[in-house]
Amino acid sequence: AAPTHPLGATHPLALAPVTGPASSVDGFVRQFLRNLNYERGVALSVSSATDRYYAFAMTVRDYLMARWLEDVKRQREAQAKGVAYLSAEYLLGRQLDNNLLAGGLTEIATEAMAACGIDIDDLRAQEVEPGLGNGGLGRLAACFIDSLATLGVPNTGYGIRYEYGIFRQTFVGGQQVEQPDAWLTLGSPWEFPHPEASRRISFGGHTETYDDEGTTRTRWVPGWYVQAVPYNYMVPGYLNGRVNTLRLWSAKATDSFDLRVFNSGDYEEAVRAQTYAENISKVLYPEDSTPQGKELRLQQQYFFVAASIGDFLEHTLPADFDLAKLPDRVIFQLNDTHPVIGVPELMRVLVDEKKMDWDAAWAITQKCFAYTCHTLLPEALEVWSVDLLGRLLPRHLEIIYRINEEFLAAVRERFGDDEMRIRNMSIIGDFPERSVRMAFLATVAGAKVNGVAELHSQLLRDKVLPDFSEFFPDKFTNVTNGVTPRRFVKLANPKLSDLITEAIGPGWVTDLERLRELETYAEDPQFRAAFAAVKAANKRRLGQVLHARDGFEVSDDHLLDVMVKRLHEYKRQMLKVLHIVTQYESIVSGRVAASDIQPRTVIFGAKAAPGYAMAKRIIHLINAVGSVVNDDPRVEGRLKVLFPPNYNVTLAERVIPAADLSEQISLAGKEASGTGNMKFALNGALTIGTDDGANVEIRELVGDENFFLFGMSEPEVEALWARGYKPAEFYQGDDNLRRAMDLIASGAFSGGDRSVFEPIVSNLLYDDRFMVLADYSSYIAAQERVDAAYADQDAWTHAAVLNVARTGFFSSDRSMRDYIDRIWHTPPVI
Ligand code: T68
Repeated sequence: AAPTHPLGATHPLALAPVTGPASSVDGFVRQFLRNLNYERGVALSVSSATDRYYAFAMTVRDYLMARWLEDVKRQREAQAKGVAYLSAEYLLGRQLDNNLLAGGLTEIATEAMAACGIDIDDLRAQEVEPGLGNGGLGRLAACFIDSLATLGVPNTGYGIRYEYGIFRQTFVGGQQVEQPDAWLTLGSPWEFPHPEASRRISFGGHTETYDDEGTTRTRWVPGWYVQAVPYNYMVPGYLNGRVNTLRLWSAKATDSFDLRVFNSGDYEEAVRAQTYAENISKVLYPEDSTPQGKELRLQQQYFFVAASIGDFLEHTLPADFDLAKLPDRVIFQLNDTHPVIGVPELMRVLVDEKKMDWDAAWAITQKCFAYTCHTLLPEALEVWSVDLLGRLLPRHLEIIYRINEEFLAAVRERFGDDEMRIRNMSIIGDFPERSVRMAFLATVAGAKVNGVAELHSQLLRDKVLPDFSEFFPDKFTNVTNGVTPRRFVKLANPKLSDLITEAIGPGWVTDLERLRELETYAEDPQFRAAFAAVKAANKRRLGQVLHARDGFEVSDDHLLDVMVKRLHEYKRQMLKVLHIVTQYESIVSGRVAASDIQPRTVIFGAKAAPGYAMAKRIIHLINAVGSVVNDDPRVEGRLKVLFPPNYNVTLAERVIPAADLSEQISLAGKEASGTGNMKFALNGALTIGTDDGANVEIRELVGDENFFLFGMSEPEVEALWARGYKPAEFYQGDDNLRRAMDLIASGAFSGGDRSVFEPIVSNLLYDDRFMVLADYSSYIAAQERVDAAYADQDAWTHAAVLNVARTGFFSSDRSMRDYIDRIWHTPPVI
C-alpha cells in the first residue's frame, strides 16, 4: 500500500523525511534570519541580544531536529530495552556550545554569525545555565545522559522542571546571601512543552476495597490532583546523529481547581489552591547530602516519578504490550533514594490498575528497578515518616507495608527469629518515629544496588547495608563515576584538546582511554612546553573571566590551588583554611621570609545549604581570611585567596582547566566518589587528596609519584574513633596548628571581635566530627611537598601530562558501559 501520513495527509511533502536546514554558512544564516523574523518577530536591525541568542539557539535546534525525530521513531520501531533514568536533579550547565559541538555546527555557526556582524561570544554570554541540581549527583545525571546519547543507547532522562534552580549566591560583608535563580524569566529556547501529554497525578485521600468479580481489590480514592506537564529537551550524542530526550515535568493546577472557583465563588481560596499545586515544581531544594523531610519534597518526588512511570507505560510502550515483558523493555534507574517512591507506584499500577496478582507484579517490579547510592553519611539516608507518607500516599504506604512483611518473612525463613536482625533490616523503622527507610526499600526492590566508587561500594556493603549484602550478595556492585569528556575537556579546554588531537588524533573524545597514548609525549620536552603554555593560557583566560565577573586579579606566576565543591564539613574546606592561615601566620610573625614561599593563589568556590549554619560560617571565615590576607602588604605577591561567588557549571568550565592543584581533602570514608577530582586530573591538575572516594582510583592510575596523598585511611579513621578522638590533643601537640587556630580565635579576621568565628574554633577543638585537626599535620607536610615539586616546573608538567594520560578511565562513557554490562543490559540501538 502507498504510504500515508499518520494523520491521513497525501501531499508528498507530508510523507518526506524531515530534513534540517542546509549544512552551510548560507543555510545557517537563512535559518537564523527566518527564526529571528518569524519566530521572534523582529528584524535584525532592531533585535536585542536576547532576540539574537534565542534565534541562534533555535537555529541550532533546527539542525538537530531531524535527528531527534528520527531517533524517536527508530526507538519506537526497535522496541528495544532502554534506560529510564529517574533523577530529581540534572545540573545541565549551558546548552548552546554543547549542542553546537554535538551537531558538528560550531564552525558554520561561527562563520554565519560573523557574516551577520554578530560576535558569537556575545550570544554565548546570554544563556542562563539551567541549575536544576545541587552538585555532584545532579551533574552526574547530566554527564550520564550525554554519554548514553553518544553511545546510541535508548534513554529518557526523567526529572523536574524547577521554575527556580539552585540559588544564586552573593556575598554581603563576606556572608552568603541567596537570591532566587529565575532562569526562565526570558524563556528557554531549548525546551518543548507538551501540554497535550500532561498527566494527572493524585495525592491524599484514602483507600477502599471492592469486589471485582469475586476478587477483592483495593483502589485509591485520592483527595486532590495536580497536572504534570512534560517539557522535552534534546540530548544530542557527539557527532553521531543521535538525539535522546530529557523529559522534565512541570506542575500545573488541574481543572478541578478551576471548577472549585466556579462552584464556591471563593476566588481567593481557589487561587490559593492553584498556587499550592503549582508550588510542587517551583523550587529545587538546595540541601545536598542531607535529606529534607518536608512534605513538599515528598510531593515533588512522587509527582515526577508517577508522571514518568505513567508516561513510559502509556506512551513508550505499544498499546497491546504484555506487561509481563516489562523488564525486557525498561530499567528504571534510581538516582539515589529520591525516586524510590516509584517502586510502590509501579506495584500500584500493576496490581490496582492492571489487575495483576501481587506476586507477578512484584516479580516484574524487582527486575525493573536498580538503585544507585551516593552517600555514606548515615544522616543523609532518606526516611519518610509513616504519618506523612500515609497522609500523602495512603495506598503506597499499604504497599510498602506488604513488601516489608513479605521481605521480613523471607529473612526469618533464612535466619530464624533473630529479632535484632529483623529490626535492623525492616523497611519500617521505629526510632525516633515510625518511618520508611527509602534506601532499604530500594535495596529490597532493586535488581542491583551500586555505589559510585570502589571504596564507596565496599563500605556500602560492609558498613551501611551489611545485613542486606549478606542477604542479597549478588545484588551489590560498583560502578565508578565518570565525567563527560565533551563538556569538561573538549569544550572547557579547547587549547588542551587541540594539543591532544594534534598528538594522537581526534578519537579520544569518544574513547578516552586513548589518552594513554600521551604517555610517551610526557617524555618529549617540546610537548611539555606546549602543555605548559596551554595551562598558562588557561590561567590568563580565567584571570579575564574573574576580572570581568568579580574584579579579581589572577597572577600568572602563582601556583593555582583550587577547591571547588559544595560547602560541607565532611569535605573539610576548614583544612584548606588552616593551611592558608598557617602560611600567613608564619610570614607575618617573621618566622618565615615571604620570599621563601612558593607564590600561591587559592581559589574557592562553594555554596552552602541555606539552613546549614556551620557551612555558612565557614564561608564567612574564608572571605574574612581572604580580605585580610589580600590586603596585607607583608604577603603581597605571595599569597592570595579568591572566592568568586556563585560557583556553577559555567564557572567550573573556566576554573578547572586553569588549575595546577586540585584539593580533594575529605575525611576518608565520607566522600562517596567525587567527580570534580576527575575533571581536574583530566585537565592536568595534580591532586592533593586523602584516600577517599574515587581519589583512591585516581592515585592508583596516575601513580603515587604524581599524586600528593595525605591523611588517615578509612580504617585508621575508624581506629582513632574507637580509641577516642580528642581533637584538643592535636591542637596542643602541634605549634603551627595552635598558632593558626589561635589567630582565628583572636579576632584577627573579624576586626577584633572574637565571637564571630568562635563557634568554628570550638567545634574543631571539642567535637571535630570530620577530624580536621587529626589530619592537619599530614596535610601541611603534603603541601610542603607540593611547593617543592612546583619549584621544578618541568617535572611538574611531566606529572601533569601523566595525569591526563592516565585518567581516561574516568569518562562517563566508561561508567555507562559498566552500567550496561553490570546492571542494565541495554545494548545500543543502531
Ligand atoms: C554526591 N552526592 C556525592 N548529593 O557526595 C559525591 N543529596 O561524592 C558523588 O561523586 C556524587 O554524588 C555523584 O555520585 C550529592 O551530590 C546531592 O546533591 C544531594 C541532593 C539532594 C539530597 C541529597
